[in-house]
Amino acid sequence: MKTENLRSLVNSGKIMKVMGAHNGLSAKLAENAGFDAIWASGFEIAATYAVPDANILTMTENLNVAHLINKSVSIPVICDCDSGYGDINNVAHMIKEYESIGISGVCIEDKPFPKLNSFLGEGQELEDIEIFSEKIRIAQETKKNKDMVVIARIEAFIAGKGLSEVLKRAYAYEKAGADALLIHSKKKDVSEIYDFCKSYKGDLPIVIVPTTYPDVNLGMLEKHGVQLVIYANHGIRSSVNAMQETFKSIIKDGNTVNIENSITSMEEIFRLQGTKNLKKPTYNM
Ligand code: SPV
Ligand code: MG
Repeated sequence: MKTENLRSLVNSGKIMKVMGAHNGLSAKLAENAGFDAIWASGFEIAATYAVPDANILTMTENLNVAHLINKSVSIPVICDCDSGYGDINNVAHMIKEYESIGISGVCIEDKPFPKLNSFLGEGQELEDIEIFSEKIRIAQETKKNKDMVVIARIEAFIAGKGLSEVLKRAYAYEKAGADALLIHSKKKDVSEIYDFCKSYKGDLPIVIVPTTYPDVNLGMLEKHGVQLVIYANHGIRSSVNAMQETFKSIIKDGNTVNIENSITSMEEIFRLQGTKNLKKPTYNM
């Protein structure tokens, strides 16, 4: 059902807001806030393991977190699957595994394995167009549920290439069967994205990740034909900030008096955990 929902949202023509998550609780908070779907972020998941976003974690480690996330929410989950964890055989295996735990969408990017987070360093290496197109074809061939969404992520702007390279890849991945195109940019403004939107004459929904251009206006994005906006990392960035402040204050004061009013109450955490659903054991009555 979630997968059918994602498919119809992606094709609805109405802009979708998607929030990054790294565990069950962060996904639930995003659902409660009103997001349409969850992005199981490779960056966030790697950060929770305190390791770089560079394919240090295995597919299975990411899959286990995705499973946790998917069980915690009733909105669809789109998984960031980096560059597919290897070659076409890894992609086929990955699709089977993610589909088996009920994931509604996957995203693979056109960089070789192992990948590096898009905001690290200049001149990142791109995967060959034919090799990546084959990954998209295999992903589509492997899935059993036709509604599962396979997003092809284009890293050409990230690698310092121009619009023509991005367009070439967009048409190639569309021909290979992609369901949507994630156009990634690390520019400080939305210009690369709008350039792409104006020039792209294909039919696929456009997905963006506005990390470095935070002032984008949803109405304008919608007018330019953007379909999905992924806020990929704001959950973990806000929680790290909050934890650092709290921990500093406790070390400084030697007690927790000054932070009691700014931290979440135990009652709220109990609520989020669904504690009220605990069954009362009859043997204690
Ligand atoms: C992620 O959230 O892991 C992403 C988006 O892939 S980015 O960090 O912008 O590459
Ligand atoms: Mg990622």
